[in-house]
Amino acid sequence: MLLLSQFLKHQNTPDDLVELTDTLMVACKEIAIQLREGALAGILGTSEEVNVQGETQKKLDIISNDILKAVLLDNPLVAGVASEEEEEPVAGNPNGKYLVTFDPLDGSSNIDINVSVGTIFSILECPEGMSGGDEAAFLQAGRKQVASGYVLYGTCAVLTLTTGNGVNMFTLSHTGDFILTRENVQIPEQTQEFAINMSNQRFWEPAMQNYVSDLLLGEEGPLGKRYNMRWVASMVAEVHRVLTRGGIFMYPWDKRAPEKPGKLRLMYEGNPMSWLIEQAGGRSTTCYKDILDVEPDKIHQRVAVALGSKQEVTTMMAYHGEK
Ligand code: P6P
Repeated sequence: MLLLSQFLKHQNTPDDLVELTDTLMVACKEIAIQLREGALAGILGTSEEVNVQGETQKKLDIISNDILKAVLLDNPLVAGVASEEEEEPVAGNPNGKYLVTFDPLDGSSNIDINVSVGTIFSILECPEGMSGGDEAAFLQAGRKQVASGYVLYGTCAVLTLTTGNGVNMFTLSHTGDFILTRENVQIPEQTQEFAINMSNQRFWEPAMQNYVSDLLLGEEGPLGKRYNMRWVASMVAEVHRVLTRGGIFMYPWDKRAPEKPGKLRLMYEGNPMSWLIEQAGGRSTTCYKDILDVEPDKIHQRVAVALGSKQEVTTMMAYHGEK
């Protein structure tokens, strides 16, 4: 059995990145414990607060965010953190080497119905001479990440991580250790499973409407095979399924909010998930370009997402004009 830090050292991961990943997992273990308590600890349901996204915060959104901030900012490696639940970045050690962005509890609308949620994180280097409390320090394209991943709090807690040497999965044991359970994850290039919120169909652009209607035509349609559909409403659970057995997950632009490029956030959902997908041999796009090439100009900016099995994403891109 290989522990997380042992495995990362075997991969010649820099010692300070191994330390920071271990620190992140201290926070995620505490979040997992809080989630397991659920109703018993009186922490289900919503708070009276609304976050910068304009969303009513679940009590566990706030608890998870506070745990991550406290644990990360206590590590001198951390120059600053940016969270879905924080309007501005929070400065850490002025001499810290790393920046961490995170969605503390993605899919939190599922907490009260006991469906999987997760913590998504992305690690960047803090640019020379910039403060970790300054939004500008975080505005780096996804290809600049030095590590990215998530902890899915499902039937078991699983860390899925990349530091640029492939994607590996670690399961949280009852002894509190993340143990390697899947090495060098590779996404099947083809799939028969798609994930999209079909209730938004009338709001999509025609290219997405045409692609999805061909998926639904199955073997009688131009794609020539039967597809199955999933929608968990928890990106972490969807991405974990895609990494585990293939598929295409989409949250495209829609005309309900035409000024927004999409619903999901680039810096702590799109980028970390896209690096995992590409490292596992898949594709992750805005429907028009690779998400990892998007140059951010705001910490909470949103992005359209279509990611998963390489051949299926390429088919979808052809409907959007890719040659
Ligand atoms: P909808 C969760 O709130 C989230 O940000 C993602 O985890 C998930 O994929 C999506 O929103 C679900 O959105 O509109 O289907 O509720």
